[in-house]
Amino acid sequence: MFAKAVAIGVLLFAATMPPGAGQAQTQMPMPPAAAGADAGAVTGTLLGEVRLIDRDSNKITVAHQPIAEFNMRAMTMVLQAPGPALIADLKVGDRIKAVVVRNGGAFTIQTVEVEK
Ligand SMILES: [Cu+2]
Repeated sequence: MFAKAVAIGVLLFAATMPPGAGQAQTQMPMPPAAAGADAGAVTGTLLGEVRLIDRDSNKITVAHQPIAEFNMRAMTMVLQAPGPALIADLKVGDRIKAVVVRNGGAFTIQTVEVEK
């Protein structure tokens, strides 16, 4: 009687396991840092020329030279400034040197100086 109850219990357990559940469980543990905002953030130095300034959203478009830290070729791309102050003195055509942080697909300016 007891053995039969256990056998049924095992069968029920097996039947309620979704396919691949065991697999998903082994993939579950992730380093807590991976979910953090700064996970995988990389800092790089950018040299380029300002092409566009969007003061409403604090974004600048820069034609930049290759950035080794990002393994990025020369291109024109948009960078986000944390606020209006950092880009207040920039003008279209300025040649700049900026420290940029890449976090996922977002690029944020940390410091920027106009090359004289
Ligand atoms: Cu780029």
